Amino acid sequence: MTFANPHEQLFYEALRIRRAEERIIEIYPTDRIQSPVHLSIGQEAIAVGVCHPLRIEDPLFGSYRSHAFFLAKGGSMRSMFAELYGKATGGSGGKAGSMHLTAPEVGFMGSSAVVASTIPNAVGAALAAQRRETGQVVVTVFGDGATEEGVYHESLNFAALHQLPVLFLCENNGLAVHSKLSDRQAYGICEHAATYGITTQRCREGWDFVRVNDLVGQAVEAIRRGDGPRFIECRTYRYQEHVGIGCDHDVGYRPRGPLEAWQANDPLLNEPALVEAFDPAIRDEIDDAVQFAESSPWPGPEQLLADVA
Ligand SMILES: Cc1ncc(C[n+]2csc(CCOP(=O)(O)OP(=O)(O)O)c2C)c(N)n1
Ligand SMILES: [Mg+2]
Repeated sequence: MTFANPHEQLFYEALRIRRAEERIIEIYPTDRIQSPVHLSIGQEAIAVGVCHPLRIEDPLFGSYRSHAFFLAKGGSMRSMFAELYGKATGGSGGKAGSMHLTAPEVGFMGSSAVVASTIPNAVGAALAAQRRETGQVVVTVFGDGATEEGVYHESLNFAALHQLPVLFLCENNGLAVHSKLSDRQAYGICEHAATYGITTQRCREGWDFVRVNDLVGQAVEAIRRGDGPRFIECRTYRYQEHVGIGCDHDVGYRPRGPLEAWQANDPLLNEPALVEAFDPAIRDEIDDAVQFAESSPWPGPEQLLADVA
């Protein structure tokens, strides 16, 4: 696929993620996907804007809501669908599911169901990169809810103290499950992170993959030349329910207005010519991945204790 400009390339990558998650929604009622799913529909621009400026060897650590980052970092569509199906050909051998995707061959180091738990993993990887002088930039992606965990604060402090090559990337969708940010936090996420002496930036237009790409590109350059950690907060909006394939605007904890406002800015919903141009290739790749997952074998009993420490 050739692209006329960066906007088109990022658009393609974001659309690829959205269509993959929409396929998950279609398949899910058949019970062939053996895993709870936390979808990123509405948040894809952040994943593509963050991953595009990275090198393949730059490690990225995700959260349990990581299909988008797995794919944007270069993880294979086949590997992801096979993992969701619980098949032996999945990236984690079919034993881990949606919340524990991994593709270390492209620097997607893993994701975890335990909120904030991959943040210190990333800081440890950044310490190793600094000591070994590998030139890598490590990225840790987490939600606004994760900033309420103690280990998040310990990680920021340690990274600032040792001037580690790590980018903290907060996907602020304003929600932790059903709890609104304004009901939970007395602090501003960026303002608080800055008190550790970390340079912070806020991106309010989290639907704009080019803007995210530019901000992250500048931060990554600064980290790579040895300026220490950086912190970026991207505002975003989750279209689906917290976990599962449904919509939850009728449940009573959030109104529809902000969804409609966000969708009015969403490039994937507002540039039909690009959608039409890119959809066939994306559909072929997803069809192939689903077929691969369906025809793959289950892990056998001999796999039960493999990779179990
Ligand atoms: C240590 C820990 N505490 C609580 C939970 C339950 N839990 C799962 S998701 C979630 C909300 C996290 O919100 P956020 O970090 O903003 O991520 P988002 O789901 O919005 O992407 C909570 C509290 C958990 N999985 N792990
Ligand atoms: Mg959140």
